[in-house]
Amino acid sequence: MLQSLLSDYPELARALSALEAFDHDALSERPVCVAALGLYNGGKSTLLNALTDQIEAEYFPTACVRETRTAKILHLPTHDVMDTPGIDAQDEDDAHTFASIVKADVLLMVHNLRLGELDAQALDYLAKIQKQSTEPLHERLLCVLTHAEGKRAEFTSLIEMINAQLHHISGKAAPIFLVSSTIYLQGRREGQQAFIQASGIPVLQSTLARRISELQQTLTTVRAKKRQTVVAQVYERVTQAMQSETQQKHHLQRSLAEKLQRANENSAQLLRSLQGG
Ligand SMILES: Nc1nc2c(ncn2[C@@H]2O[C@H](COP(=O)(O)OP(=O)(O)OP(=O)(O)O)[C@@H](O)[C@H]2O)c(=O)[nH]1
Ligand SMILES: [Mg+2]
Repeated sequence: MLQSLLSDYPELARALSALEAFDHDALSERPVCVAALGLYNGGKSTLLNALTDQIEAEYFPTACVRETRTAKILHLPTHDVMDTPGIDAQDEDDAHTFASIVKADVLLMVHNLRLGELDAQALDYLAKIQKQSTEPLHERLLCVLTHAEGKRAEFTSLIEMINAQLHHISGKAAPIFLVSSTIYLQGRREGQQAFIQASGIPVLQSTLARRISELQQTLTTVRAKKRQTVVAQVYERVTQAMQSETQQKHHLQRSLAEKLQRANENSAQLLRSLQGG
């Protein structure tokens, strides 16, 4: 029944398959992605373990030598977290990692503050991402300075310099967070609240949670609006098909009534001629 209706109304069939395709795409739509990038050994993997509370076992392996060699993703219910190889350890042609970083919704630029300002290689990499992005980099970039054990005041002038570097690349400074991932993990393992708070990780965790929920809301609203448009098209096509069916029915009824009337007239005439004759 539906099949024959769809073959009679190709526009309705087209609108229905557009709705089907939309729902399929929405289901397979990639989740919000948070990616860590930066020089090798800067503390990217340790930071992601801390942020995602990998306390006993490291989901993202760490080492004091070059460790992460390919991108690795942790799928969480609300978002994905992606670890990447150090910028200076990536092959020149590691286009796949670069493309994934460019597509990520939140970028964590991870830098060991013991090394001073961001170096030229990291700045070039950020500039390359900015060039490929439609929106300004500062909208999705968070700069995370690791190895921040000690008093914040010690790092004030370094933070100002890094702030100026980021401002130069994106036209506006990105938020800067000071953290010690190792102190956080130690605090979690030993149940030491003071270490956890001093690590700076909880502040970054709540900033990220806020960003992720905002991004999800935006995605949901945009998807819901698009779906409304597609559903409205199906509705319009169904209304047109129903109108056309009704018109055809009336047309058939009219011609049937005319035929019946003609048949009645013919038989009345025949009767009259038989009686007269
Ligand atoms: N003191 C201190 N050490 C840290 C911190 N974060 C990471 N480390 C140490 O720094 C070293 C490198 O950390 P990783 O997390 O493996 O660094 P990475 O950026 O993932 O390195 P690659 O995967 O090789 O690019 C490890 O020995 C970590 O224990 C921190 O906040 N403070
Ligand atoms: Mg790593």
